[in-house]
Amino acid sequence: MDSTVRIIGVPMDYGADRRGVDMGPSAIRYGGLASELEDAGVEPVDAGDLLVPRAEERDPDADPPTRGTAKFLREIEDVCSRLADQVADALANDAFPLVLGGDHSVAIGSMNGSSRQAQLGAIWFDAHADLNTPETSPSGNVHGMPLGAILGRDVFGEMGWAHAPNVREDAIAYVGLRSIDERERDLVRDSEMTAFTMADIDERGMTAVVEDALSVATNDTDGVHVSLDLDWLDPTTAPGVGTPVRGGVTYREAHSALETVSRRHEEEGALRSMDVVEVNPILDERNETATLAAELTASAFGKRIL
Ligand code: 5AB
Ligand code: MN
Ligand code: MN
Ligand code: MN
Repeated sequence: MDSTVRIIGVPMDYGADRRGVDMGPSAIRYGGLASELEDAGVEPVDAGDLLVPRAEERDPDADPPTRGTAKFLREIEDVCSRLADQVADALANDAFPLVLGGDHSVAIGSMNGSSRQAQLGAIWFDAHADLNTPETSPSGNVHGMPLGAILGRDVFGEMGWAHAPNVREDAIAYVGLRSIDERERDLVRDSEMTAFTMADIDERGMTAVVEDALSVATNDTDGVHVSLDLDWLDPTTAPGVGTPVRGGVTYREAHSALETVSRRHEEEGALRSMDVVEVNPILDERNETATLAAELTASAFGKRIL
């Protein structure tokens, strides 16, 4: 890939219970993101961080949705609306938007911005399904709801900043699922999304699964958004996350997955936007999760061993 990558940091943790993911963008940069991207042959341009007011200064329950709970929804709306503008602006200027979270609710902004002028498919690399709504969420944390928001489920349907009409359910593929809430299970089963669980990866191998996920996300779309939640990896490899789940993807599997994405991109220009989320430096060990996030991003942009 011979393009400019615009790095947009979103130091936001409104959507997660554990304070600390707001430091993710700094940690990923410190983990060597720019030089990793240069190794991949792309030109990184750092747009800095969006301004995100501290959670302590805000009321988590201000203006709650009509049904259920979604903490800090007003603040998340404010940040995601500004992020969507930034992502759309990058694309309009021929730069590839790379969003650094922050908790996973940033994907609402990334995907809204990326789908303004395009039908957008998505690959969701995550241990979790993130398909809750304020009504079904067991926690009220919006980082468990970004896909519910983007697809306009329940109360999100009336929120123009959340629902992204150019994202079709049948163009979304999960890879690596292994922790789904009771009520969320039916939501995933009854949806038109394609769900590849850890069991599918065990059975078929990572490369075959990601090839299929890419076929889902490129089918009748103009491009693919890759959303990489670091808790997708096994906690022994990526300890710096707020919601770790055992039995995750290995270091090699993760690289192979993102390399598969980059190969498809080289062949057909599949990739349109990406976010890297949920890195929590406070819970990390020697910044290794953030460093891994930087490495995996470079793999997605074509960095190879040889
Ligand atoms: B993550 C849980 N399903 O909704 C919820 O890290 C966890 O963005 C969500 O995938 C995890 O609170 C959100 C229990
Ligand atoms: Mn997630
Ligand atoms: Mn997750
Ligand atoms: Mn929709």
